[in-house]
Amino acid sequence: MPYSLNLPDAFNAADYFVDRNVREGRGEKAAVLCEDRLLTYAGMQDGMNRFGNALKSLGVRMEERVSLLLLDTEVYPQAFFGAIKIGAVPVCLNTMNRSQDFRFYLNDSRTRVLVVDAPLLELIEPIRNELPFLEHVIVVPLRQGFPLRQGYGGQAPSCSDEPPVNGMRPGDLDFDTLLAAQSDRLDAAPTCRDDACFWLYSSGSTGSPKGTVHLQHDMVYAASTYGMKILEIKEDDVFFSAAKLFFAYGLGNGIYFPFHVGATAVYLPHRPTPEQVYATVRRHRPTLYFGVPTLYGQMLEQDGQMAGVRLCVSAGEALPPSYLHRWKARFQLDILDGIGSTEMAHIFVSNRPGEIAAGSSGKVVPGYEARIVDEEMRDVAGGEIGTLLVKGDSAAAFYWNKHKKTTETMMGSWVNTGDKYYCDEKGYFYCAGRSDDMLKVGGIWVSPNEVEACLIEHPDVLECAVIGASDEDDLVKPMAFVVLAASKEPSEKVESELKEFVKSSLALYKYPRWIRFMDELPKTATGKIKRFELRDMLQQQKAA
Ligand code: 3UK
Repeated sequence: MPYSLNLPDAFNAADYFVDRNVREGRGEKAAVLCEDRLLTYAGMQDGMNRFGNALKSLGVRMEERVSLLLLDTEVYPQAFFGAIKIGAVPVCLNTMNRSQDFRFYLNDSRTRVLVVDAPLLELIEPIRNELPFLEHVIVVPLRQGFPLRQGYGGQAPSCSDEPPVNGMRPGDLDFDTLLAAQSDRLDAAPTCRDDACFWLYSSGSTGSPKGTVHLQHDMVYAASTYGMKILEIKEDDVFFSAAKLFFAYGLGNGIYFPFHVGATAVYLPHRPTPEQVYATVRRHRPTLYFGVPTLYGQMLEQDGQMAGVRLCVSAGEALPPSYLHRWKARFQLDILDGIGSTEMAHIFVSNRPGEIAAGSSGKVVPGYEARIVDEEMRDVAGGEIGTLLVKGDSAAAFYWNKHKKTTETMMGSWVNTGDKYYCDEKGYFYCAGRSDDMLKVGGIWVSPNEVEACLIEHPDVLECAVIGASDEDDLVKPMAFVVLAASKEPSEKVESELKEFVKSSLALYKYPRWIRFMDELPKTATGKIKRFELRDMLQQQKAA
């Protein structure tokens, strides 16, 4: 179903998502609830304008990148839209990455200004001398007790009783002091609807992460289609996303869906454990809840209530049908599974309220088109598995400085998802794996190459291969096949040592949950490890 937005050529997303809400009389309405703090739309506009002015005072110009390494707090949308309002381009960084990843992101994007939450500054410290483009670091002090309603005017809060910030260097700027010194008035830069607006990094199985460049109109498109037509978002909704704002999924759930309709967003700055999530639901009474399958599974194992929630959403990886049924039985609530991607900004194939097919990603969202094709790009017959292509105006324009990857993925107006899917006669799409070796673990990408590269660093490991294996709930987790060095014998001790080794150097969710010791690994004539043979072996053992 083609769909087109009626946006004027001259368009600035910060004006649309923030200033418009104030113009329409929602200045005193809560835009964000975070712990015991409340940020009104007027307060958000105040902070956004001051932050935009601060960036300008530091010399940031239109089209230059500003990176955000931030927890989910009320600072996030102020920094995000402050950058967009002056025509600069925020890059939303995943806080779970390692220092060496940040070196790549900051240099690849040529970030001139980095905004970082004080507790995350230590991630940057080891690479501070390897960032030739970075000119300023703005440190956001802990938010507890910050007088939000008043905005940043007047006195900067006293910092005397705050703990010293680890890794802060002379010349680093304090966010609150910087904003207090700025004007709260700012005209939006003369961007147009097709200007670059924000970036997200997306990882692949090989090569470096891809800076995915989204345009000013993309957020409006996703909100007008999936947001309005599937979720039927309204001004009186309260949005709570356990998926963080730096993911494409969280960014829509927590920023541009609620602000599209002048609603309220609830932020949780901490790790989304079931306890934290239930406590946040109890405290702030969201009407819409967004999670990933792994977290739904964990929440089902814990006591807690979802009172006030009207609808739940799952994305990132396929939702096991058992979760859907157990959730419905316990809370009388539906979970809408839908597939989205960083490249498409948000969800483009989804289940709908009252029309849920368990185990399916649902039907095409109005405003998008989907095709399933074979290797020659011909449409497959109904029910056959092929590669899922999708079309819709929230698609990213290109990958930064990656022309080949861009042409492979963005094929004219069609975007290749890299996913294998089939479609039944009723139009429901079913996920049937990936066309590369990438794994989705807890809704987040894991490259088997990265886990292998880590394992091989261990002195006891001679060779290794990592694939995805299903756990007891049918969710994919990394599994490692390891050939030990000659002097080493397989044992439970070596197994747990290797697991700990990966845990200590990569993000936690990436460690292999199972390790199989092998005498040798299957290889091609050219010496490449055949992961597919390991997958087949596992399948056969499971079937037996
Ligand atoms: C997989 C799914 C089965 C699929 C995302 C909602 O996950 C998001 O973006 P990413 O770029 O990953 C995209 C890939 O993840 N996937 C996502 N959802 C599902 N597989 N069922 C699902 N429901 O491989 C896809 O290509 O991290 C999710 C909204 C915005 C997003 N960016």
